Amino acid sequence: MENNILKCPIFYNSTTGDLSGEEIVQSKRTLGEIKSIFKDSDKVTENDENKVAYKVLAHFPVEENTSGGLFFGTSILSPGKVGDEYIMTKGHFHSKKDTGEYYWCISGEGMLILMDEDNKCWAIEMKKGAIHYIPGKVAHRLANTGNEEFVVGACWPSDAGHDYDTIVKTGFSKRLIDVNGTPTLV
Ligand code: PAN
Ligand code: ZN
Repeated sequence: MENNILKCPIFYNSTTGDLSGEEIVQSKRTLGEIKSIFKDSDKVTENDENKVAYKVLAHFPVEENTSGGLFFGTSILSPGKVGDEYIMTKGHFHSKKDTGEYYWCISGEGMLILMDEDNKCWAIEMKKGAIHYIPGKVAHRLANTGNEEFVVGACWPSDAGHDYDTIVKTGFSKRLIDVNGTPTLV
């Protein structure tokens, strides 16, 4: 440090959503890993198993579960379908129930699928520039309905945690499927 002026440690490309810098963590989920979330999981062929369904680039400036901190990430969903169901994220409630999250669409097109604790399920269209506030106690999942990558930014509290188990057990009460070329929640 010279004269108390620091170099910027992380860079965010607002066009591509790319995050770079030493502290960026990258994770990915293959279709094989998440196939059980799809209605027609048997349609994931051996060939498709290793295909990347989505990647997440994230910055975790504090330890998970620290109260008062924030996490920041970019999710990049591949285009495609399993049967007639669009490629989507696993989806989760936050473990700390009253924690919200911001999602914003950087590129591509898709849907934010939401479900409250009474299993009421709805979806919101996402296109470039759209920002969505997800309130606490609402499960959230992204689905790519376009032909390109669907790239979504997110910012959430560092003590939110991820409850995937509830979704594994009960699923979302609706699925987003392609009905004659139109994304439809059924
Ligand atoms: C996002 C999600 C990301 C991947 O950063 O974690 O889109 O989805 P799954 O975690 O459901 O696999 C977020 O909602 N964080 O809280
Ligand atoms: Zn979340």
